[in-house]
Order: sequence, then C-alpha cells, then structure tokens
Amino acid sequence: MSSLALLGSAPVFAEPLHVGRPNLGDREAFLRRTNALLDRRWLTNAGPLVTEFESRLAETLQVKHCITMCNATVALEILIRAVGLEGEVIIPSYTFIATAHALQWQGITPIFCDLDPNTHNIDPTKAEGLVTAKTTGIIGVHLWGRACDIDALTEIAKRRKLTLLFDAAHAFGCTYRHQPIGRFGAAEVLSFHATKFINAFEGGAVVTNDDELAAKVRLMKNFGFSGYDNVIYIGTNGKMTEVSAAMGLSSLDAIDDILDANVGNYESYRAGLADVPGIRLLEYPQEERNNYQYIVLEIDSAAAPLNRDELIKVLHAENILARRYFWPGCHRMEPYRSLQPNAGLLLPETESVASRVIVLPTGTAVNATAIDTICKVLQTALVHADEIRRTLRGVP
Ligand code: T4K
Repeated sequence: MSSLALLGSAPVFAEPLHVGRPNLGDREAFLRRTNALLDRRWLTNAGPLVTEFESRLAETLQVKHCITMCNATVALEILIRAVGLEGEVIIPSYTFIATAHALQWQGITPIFCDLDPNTHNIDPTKAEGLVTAKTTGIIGVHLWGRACDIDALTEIAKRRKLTLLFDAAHAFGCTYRHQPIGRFGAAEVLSFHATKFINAFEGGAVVTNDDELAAKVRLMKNFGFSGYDNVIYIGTNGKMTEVSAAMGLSSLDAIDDILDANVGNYESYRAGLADVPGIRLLEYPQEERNNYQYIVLEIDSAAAPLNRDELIKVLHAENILARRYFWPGCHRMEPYRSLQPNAGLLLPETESVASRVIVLPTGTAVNATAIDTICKVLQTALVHADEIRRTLRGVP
C-alpha cells in the first residue's frame, strides 16, 4: 500500500474503484457479432441475436420461455400488467427502487414487508400478515442472488390465492434447492444491466414455464403486434436491441471466467477481513450456486469502533467508491415516504440491516492486489478509529 489518506493526504487508489464495474465478457466475440449485425442491417425488432440470446438463456435456466426486454424495470412493469396485478402487492422494502416503482407506476400500491435478517430476503410470515382484501400478489426479490424462501412464499400465495412473482435481477446463475432460479412463481424477471453478472449494456427478461403468460408478455413488449398491421393487445415498447443481445451473448460466452473472478475476489475478501472486529462478510450457502456478484459487508457498530457511514467516508476518501445498497429502504424514498409515512414502524429489521450494509467492488475489473489494499484500508481505519472520528467531526 503506497499511501493511506485516511481523510488526509492522497488517496490510496489514484483512480476511483467503483462497485458495479461491468464485466466485459469476450470482447472479440462481441465485436464479431456487432460487425455481423451491422452487415445484416438488422438492428432491433426480434433479430437473430435476440432470438439466440433468448434460447441460450432459456436453455441455461432450463425454463420454457425467455422474453428479453430493454431492461428489467420495463420487464417487471409488463409482467405485473400481464398477470393482472392491481390494488396492493407485497414486496420487500429492502430492494432496488425499481421493484416498488414498477408497481406504483401503474397505480398499484406496494406494501412494504420486513426482511429476515439472516437472509436479507422478504420474511414470508410477515408477508402473510400484510395480506388484505386488496392484495393481489407478492413479489419476492432474490437479494444478492440468494433465493427467497420460495417454498414458504409459494404455499402462502396458493392458500391466499395470490399471484407470486420474483424479481431475480441479482440471481442469474443462482439456484434454489439445486434448481436454477428462473422457473419459480408465475414468472421471474432477470436484469442484464451493465453492472450485473451477465450484461447486455441494458437489458432484462421475463422467464416462465407458462405458455399463455409468455405469449401475452411477448405481445405486450412489442405494442401488441401479432404480425404486420395487426394489433391484438395493449402493449408498449420493451424490446431488446441486437447490439444488446450481442453483448449478452458475449457475456454468456464468458460466464465461467466471470464466475471464477467473482469467487476468487470473494475468497480474497474473506481472507483479508477474517480477523477484523465488527465486520462480517455476507456468506453464500455452500449447498446452492451463487454468482458472487455482490460483496456485502455488515458492520456491527457494537463491535466495530467506526460505524457504517464513517467507514464509507474513509473508503471514499481512498477512492474506493463502496455503496450503501439498499439504504435507506424503498419506504424512505419518494413517493413512498410521503404516501406511507408510517411504513417504517413495521420494518425494524429492514431499517437495521439497511444501516449496516456496505457493498464493495468486485468483478473482472478488480484483482487480488486491489482487494488486499481495500482490506488493509478497513483494518487500518478501525485501528485509527479515534483519530478518524475526530477528523470527521472537524475536531483538531
Ligand atoms: N430489481 C433489482 C433488485 C435491482 O437491483 C435492479 C437494478 C432492478 C430491479 C432493475 O434492473 P434494470 O432496470 O436496471 O435492468 C445500479 C444499476 O443501474 C441497477 O441496474 C441495479 N439494480 C442497481 C443495484 O445498481 P445505481 O443507481 O447504483 O447505478 P449507478 O449509476 O450509481 O452505477 C452503479 C455503479 O456502477 C457505480 O459505482 C458506477 C458503476 N458503473 C456503472 C455503469 C452503468 C460503471 O462502472 N460502468 C457503467 O457502465 O443502480
């Protein structure tokens, strides 16, 4: 480590180290596909690369239908509409804001459910407690690629006659009971945003085994067109472009390399943070597959001499742009904060976890040397906690 700013001198990294730096996949394969699509002059609207991407995704996930979209948010919006959700839908508050917005955008009220602190996922028992006469569905989110308690949610949804969907934006390549995520509930939604495990610049998909639902979603993402000049359903424009599919396919080609890099990075963080008091690296169940796309720390303020927000300031001063995902929880963001000002009263675990989490850089853009430095920054910060706290408070 050449220098350690600890809020003072030059940062330890000259250039910012971002969370979510894209995995570029096989660059040559991407350029070959891009040249070919330019030669074909077929740029979007169900082109051959989108078709190939869809069938490779369906094959990988062992699911009958994969309908790609321009991003996961639009995929969620379309799916929510296609299954006919209305009234109230139960979701975790601890998720990216898109899960909530996809409902509110269409006049459906997201009802925020607390999480299970052991998994960071929606707590099924608490979800059932939120069901009212207006509830039409539950959307579970497989946060950090760790599956929700799908069995419990499925049982509740069946008994209470609710539609169950999953936001699987984090969970491509992950399993539940050894089966690929993508086949559960009525349908699941994937994200191929630039920051995701597999990326298509921007992209998403609805995956399902339901033939009728798949046909409806496919119509809805293309204005409801069924052949030339024939619109048979209300729809929007949710299509993925060919260049996105080229990137998605090249990402898929490189999936083993990306996973190796993520797992290697995870092990480096584990070794570097093993003996650091108050810092716990979130674990992924060994019996399931995960894509290790998120390095999640929980800071225990009782055991660590600096709290989460103080550590974030130290990391940022060193050009390590760690994130506080998904702080402060959807219920504390607009419009939900104004519409449901008391929602937090039912979300103690969400509030607690959201105040403890730090997400660190990983992926193919990060190497073991950089991770070693990041871990040393955290260790050193905790050793110098008193000085740092004084500096942060502006006390000489
Ligand atoms: N559901 C869940 C559970 C989700 O997490 C998400 C998205 C969605 C639904 C919706 O999926 P999409 O509609 O996006 O397909 C980022 C991503 O934009 C978002 O896709 C992702 N979740 C979320 C967890 O992270 P922000 O607001 O943090 O983005 P931003 O601009 O701060 O970028 C994140 C980091 O990545 C920065 O450190 C910079 C770095 N970055 C980003 C891009 C785009 C790069 O280094 N290069 C890049 O090209 O949301």
